[in-house]
Amino acid sequence: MGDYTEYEGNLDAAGLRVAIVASRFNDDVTKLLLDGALRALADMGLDPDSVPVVWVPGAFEIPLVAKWFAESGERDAVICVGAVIRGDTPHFEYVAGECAAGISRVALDTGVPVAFGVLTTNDRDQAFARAGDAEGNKGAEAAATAVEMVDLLRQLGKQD
Ligand code: INI
Repeated sequence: MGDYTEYEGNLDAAGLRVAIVASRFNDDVTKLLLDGALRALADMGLDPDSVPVVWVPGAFEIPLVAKWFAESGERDAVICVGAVIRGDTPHFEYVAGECAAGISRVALDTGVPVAFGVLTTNDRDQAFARAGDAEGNKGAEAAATAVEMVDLLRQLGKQD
């Protein structure tokens, strides 16, 4: 048994400065993801009224606004929600891929956790199955991930 130190973020969102970027494309799905994210933040102790929600046209536009928040210096984390559904477009791979790559880049370039609550599914049924209550909600998962990562980075910053 080694005497190593373990670090793992906690799910306490009280006082965190969080923003949500949501895309309007497939908004019957993304509104459910947004609800899930806000509910999860409330469950983790954050007043949802303190969370700005910015709507962009589609998932492709999410990274630009996420970057704006991450660079503002006024947000501890950004939560992104969107729904890219194959079949709606032959450009599925481009939209989904650029959205994922852009979100990842914002987090790596700024050091601010940016959570990927963007569904990439083959059809609408799969999307709704991941935007509900019973089988899970990707928006809620992204919110929890953002909160966990903020706490984890804070712990790492306080290492001896
Ligand atoms: N945007 C989405 O968020 N989901 C989709 O399924 C989608 N499809 O299928 O086309 C989509 N396209 C729009 C894209 O995100 C941009 O808004 C558009 O290309 C303008 O830049």
